[in-house]
Amino acid sequence: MITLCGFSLSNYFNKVKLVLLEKGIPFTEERVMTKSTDEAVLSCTPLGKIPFIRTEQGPLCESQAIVDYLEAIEPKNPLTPADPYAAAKVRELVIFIELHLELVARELYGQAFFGGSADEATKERARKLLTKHIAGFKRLAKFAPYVAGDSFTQADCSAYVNLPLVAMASKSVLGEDLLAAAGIDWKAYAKLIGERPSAQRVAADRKADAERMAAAAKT
Ligand SMILES: N[C@@H](CCC(=O)N[C@@H](CS)C(=O)NCC(=O)O)C(=O)O
Repeated sequence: MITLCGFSLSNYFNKVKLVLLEKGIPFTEERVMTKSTDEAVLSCTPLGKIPFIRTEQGPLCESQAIVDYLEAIEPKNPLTPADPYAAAKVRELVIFIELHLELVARELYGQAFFGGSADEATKERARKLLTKHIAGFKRLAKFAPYVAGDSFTQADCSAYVNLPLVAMASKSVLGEDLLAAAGIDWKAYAKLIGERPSAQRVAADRKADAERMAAAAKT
């Protein structure tokens, strides 16, 4: 049995959870927080990042490595096309979303979500890069109706958890939802994906986790 380690507020944790649910792979969850200095955790995820999984053969970190592993051990309910080129185009989108959009927007999360503040240089850099990268993403993304075309794929598991963060962080810190400003109707897309039972479970667990953490912060 796979154990998914991390917590439900994390976008990358939720990406993997969506894949597990969509593919119907049984799993349990283990709550592990970030920035651990515990040797037992670092031996599974050397940078202390989440998610990671425990398998019968050992641990595995990095969400895309995990997702590819899950695809390999459970071919049922495929989330990548059989055609090698089409499969590579799906991965291209995942990389684009995570490296060029989410990782840039992440510079703004401290101010957007955690009560911190970003300096002007950070904001300007994020605005410049996001504007350029979102224009690039628009050239690749299909939204027809799924992000890679007419089938639900791994790329949707990434887009569904990451695009709202990019939009909310840019709106909150830069004063403008840069995805919407570029003509990407991410809300309609999120609504479509949000109708799936997998996404509903992820959203419910994330909400419960947010409430639990807010209550813990008060005590
Ligand atoms: N490339 C990693 C990114 C994972 C990641 O950044 N996770 C965040 C939580 S959403 C984290 O662990 N942050 C803590 C840190 O970077 O120290 C993946 O795809 O798994």
